[in-house]
Amino acid sequence: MANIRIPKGWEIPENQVTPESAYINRRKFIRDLGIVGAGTLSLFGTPACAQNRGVAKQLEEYKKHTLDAENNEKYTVTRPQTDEITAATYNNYYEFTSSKTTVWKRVEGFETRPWEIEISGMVENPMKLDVDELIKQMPLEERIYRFRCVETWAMVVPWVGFPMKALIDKVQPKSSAKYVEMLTFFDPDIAPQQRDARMPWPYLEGLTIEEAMNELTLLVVGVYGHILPPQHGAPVRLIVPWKYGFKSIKSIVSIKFTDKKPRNFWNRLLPREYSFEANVNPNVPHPRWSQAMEWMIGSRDRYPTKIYNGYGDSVAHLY
Ligand SMILES: Nc1nc2c(c(=O)[nH]1)N[C@H]1C(S)=C(S)[C@@H](COP(=O)(O)O)O[C@H]1N2
Ligand SMILES: [Mo]
Repeated sequence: MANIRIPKGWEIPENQVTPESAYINRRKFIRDLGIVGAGTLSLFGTPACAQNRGVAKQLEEYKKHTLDAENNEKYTVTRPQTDEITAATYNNYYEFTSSKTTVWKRVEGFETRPWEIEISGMVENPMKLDVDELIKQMPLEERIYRFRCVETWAMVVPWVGFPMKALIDKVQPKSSAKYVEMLTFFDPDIAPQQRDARMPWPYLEGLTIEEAMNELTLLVVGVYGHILPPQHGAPVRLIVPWKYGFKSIKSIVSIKFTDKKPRNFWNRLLPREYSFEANVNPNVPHPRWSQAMEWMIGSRDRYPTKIYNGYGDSVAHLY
């Protein structure tokens, strides 16, 4: 029998590892938001095994919708892959809650199909189409990437998606376009923390055109061989594995080509702590903690952080 690992991610006290929500705690956001506090209480202390059973049951529905995508062997890692349930139980999705281990529960009423995406701005061929229409037109593949949150947790996940470059080739940016700006949906009836006007909703992220065209930049529509469950940012999200996780925006509704540098969500909220570039770098500490080490969710494994999260061969020339 294989080694059975007991996921340990959620056993680490949040105040040791959660920069983004540490800020929110400090400002008493959580206490102010009755909803979040109650949610945290009701699931706090739920044994990990019961939680795992809940997530496993939730994932059954998504596993029915497999994606036909071959693994691209060019993108492999030497670390063990993160267990699927662990990855689906420890999430950041601030629209729903600041409490990572309850995101999966909070997103249960979030319908992610049908889903329209608009591609606009400085392009020759703007378009507005359904996500499944887009998926049909794009070359899907599976890639196993390392993923590193700015809060020092990390994972290894098999994403299914297509290079953003394939979409860019289709819409043909004008030469005046310098940046790509992406937006998450806005619907406070579904995502309660969007009622908190102190946060600059909707969630926004951006890349330079060169970053967006890089071979590593993926628009992701699946994980572990099937469509994304909502906690991972269904139905389509960005993955830029050499940058801190907050760059990898979830549940995208708009992709706009522009000549203005976008002000991303976390940079607007805390400009001294979160930059636009946000490349993984062990030598640049966060103002409130070191970035020298990272820990793999669902395990006790710790590793030294790699510059560009280990993807320097593909991206170092950009900087
Ligand atoms: N719209 C949106 N996208 C988001 C976030 C978020 O709160 N809202 N959190 C970011 C952060 S901080 C991380 S670490 C990753 C987490 O992705 P995962 O939950 O699939 O592991 O999503 C990123 N994308
Ligand atoms: Mo993150």
